[in-house]
Amino acid sequence: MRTLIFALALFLAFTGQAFAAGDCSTGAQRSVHSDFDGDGLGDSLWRNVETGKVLIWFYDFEGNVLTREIVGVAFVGLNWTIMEKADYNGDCMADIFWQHRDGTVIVWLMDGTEVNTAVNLGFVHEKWQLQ
Ligand SMILES: [Ca+2]
Ligand SMILES: [Ca+2]
Repeated sequence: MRTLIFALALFLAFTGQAFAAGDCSTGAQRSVHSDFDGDGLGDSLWRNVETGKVLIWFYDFEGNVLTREIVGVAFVGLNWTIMEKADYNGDCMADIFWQHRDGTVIVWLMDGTEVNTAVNLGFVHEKWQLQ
């Protein structure tokens, strides 16, 4: 995993994107692991296991679902699995870590429901599992 983070840091450095941790300390219920729109509230990431569609639910401060929005790309092949969501580039918005059945890993750096950048992090042997 350290190699993957290093590869992502190199990619972001060469493309001029920020990698330093942002100030995500505002917001009543800050959740950098699942906050896709940076409003300080955790959001829910859903995946349709038949179509591959990815959907995010955004909430208000009372826990009500405000909107349900499809993530940028309409379909992602079912050979891809969402392994983790976390803020990899320090912009206070959660990103999506994917792994293909063949071991290829990518990170979608997200801007809300839009995929800002897809970073290919290479291949991880099947004996290594994200924890
Ligand atoms: Ca949110
Ligand atoms: Ca991010």
